[in-house]
Amino acid sequence: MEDNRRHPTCHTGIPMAVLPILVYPDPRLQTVAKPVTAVDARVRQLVADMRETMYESQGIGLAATQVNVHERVIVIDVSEKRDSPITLINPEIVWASDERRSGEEGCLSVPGIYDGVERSVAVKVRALDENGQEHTLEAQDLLAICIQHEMDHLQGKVFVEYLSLFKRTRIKTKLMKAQRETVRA
Ligand code: GNR
Ligand code: NI
Repeated sequence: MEDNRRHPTCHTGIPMAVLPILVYPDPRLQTVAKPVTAVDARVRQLVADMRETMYESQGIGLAATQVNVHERVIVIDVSEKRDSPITLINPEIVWASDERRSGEEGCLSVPGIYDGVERSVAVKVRALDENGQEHTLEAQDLLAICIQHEMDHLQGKVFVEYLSLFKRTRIKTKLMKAQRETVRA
């Protein structure tokens, strides 16, 4: 039996792990995620691991796509104290405001790149939590932006796809060069 006692555990006592994050332009980031069919122990373990990965990476959200799991699972925490995790399983946007605004975005799969993206300022999202309970969440501002950003990941879409071809090409070149240097080092 492997000794997991050095690993942090969530409130259920499940050991967690930091998962590797796919980096753009990895083609696996374009995979469309499938719905979760049962919120069972395997899914709860995935949620715990994604949460630890998000906190470790200092992100405000993480989609399962980014850790190469192609199922509709998202974790988010937009709080200052990083003590308010949200889990969205099989999320569906049931309403999005007509009012849209451009805000600066970044992505753990596009390290070091920040640019403006236009999104709805408010959304309502229906999703299951990690106990399989359905909730409808009303979100605005940063949380609304984050939900839309993560739901794009589940559709195989990364925020740089909203940018011009010129910017996207430059970002691809920069990240591929950085990747080559990491492999050589
Ligand atoms: O950590 C993140 N910050 C962020 C900032 C503005 C808009 C969206 C985000 S999400 C990002 C984490 C991430 O890549 N999630 O997929
Ligand atoms: Ni992202």
